[in-house]
Amino acid sequence: MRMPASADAVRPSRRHVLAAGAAVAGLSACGMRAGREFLSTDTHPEEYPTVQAVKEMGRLLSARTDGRLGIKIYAGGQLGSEQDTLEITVFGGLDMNRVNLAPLNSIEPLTTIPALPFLFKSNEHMRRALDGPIGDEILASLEPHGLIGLCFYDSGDRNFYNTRRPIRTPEDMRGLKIRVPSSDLYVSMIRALGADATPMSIAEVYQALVQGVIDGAENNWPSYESGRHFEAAKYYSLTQHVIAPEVLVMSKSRWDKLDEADRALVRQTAKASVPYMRTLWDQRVEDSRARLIAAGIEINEIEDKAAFAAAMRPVWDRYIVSEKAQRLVSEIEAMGESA
Ligand code: GTR
Repeated sequence: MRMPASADAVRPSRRHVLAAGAAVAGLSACGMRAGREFLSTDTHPEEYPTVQAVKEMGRLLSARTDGRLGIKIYAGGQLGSEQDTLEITVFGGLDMNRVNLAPLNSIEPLTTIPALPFLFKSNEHMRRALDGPIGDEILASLEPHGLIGLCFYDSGDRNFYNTRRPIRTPEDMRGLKIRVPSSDLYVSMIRALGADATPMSIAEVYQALVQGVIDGAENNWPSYESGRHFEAAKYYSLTQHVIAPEVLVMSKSRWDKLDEADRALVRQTAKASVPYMRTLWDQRVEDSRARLIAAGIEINEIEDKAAFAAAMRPVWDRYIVSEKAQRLVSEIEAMGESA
């Protein structure tokens, strides 16, 4: 399968991976990786719905095995960026990892599909598509890369925010320096709008906004709020250009050491944490929105979203490069938004 061009732009540095690997090795050496407790990581802080959902999975695992299995989570990005910790997960230094699909894009091309701009019409559409066989096929595509895809979590819709002006038309994006996650797909999307894309880890965004290294970024309401990006970039424009999910993965090397019964339990408890996560997520989106409005950010709706969709559409052809990808996209489009 052909990989999208210029993947080098988003490769993690060896130094970062080594540093994060050393941190994980340190945890093991301190004896913090007790018994059959899976070690997991998340870039978001403790109270964020993704972290709480993996905790719920841990509680379920522990309850169903009389405490034999469980999950210990290192939240808040303390073990490094998603891209770096994913590499560590692949080689078995971490057992589990909750990431966005974006850092998986350079590992497995099928993971770009749910992030294609304006593919999903709504959150509901995304849930329906990925809860079934289409989602399972994308999760399974990770296995040859050393990762077992366990489940998808919600991530809502991504919108642009910046320090300069409200974005109302694609032309308003021209010349802006926009941070993107480590994914060539996101780089292509931003370039398609005539803006400059700067891949960087989410942990660096606040500082980069304050220092003027970037003009803006794009993300959902909770991430825009949680990272305090709104303090530096007050224009939040509701383009809703991507509705891609989060994903929970397990290291295949850890998975291979589990017996069949424990594997089934891991899969079941991961899936069982999804409705729990969605309840927390829907509430969190509302809470974040209310807090951001109270903080005085300037929000604008987009009158002509079709103009953004048209400008970003050429990106589809670049990333739908296999027959399998083509089939999955057609199935998603044919599916409709609700049952
Ligand atoms: C958030 C996502 C994170 C991270 C972040 C980013 O929406 O929950 O996992 O990928 O976006 O843009 O880096």
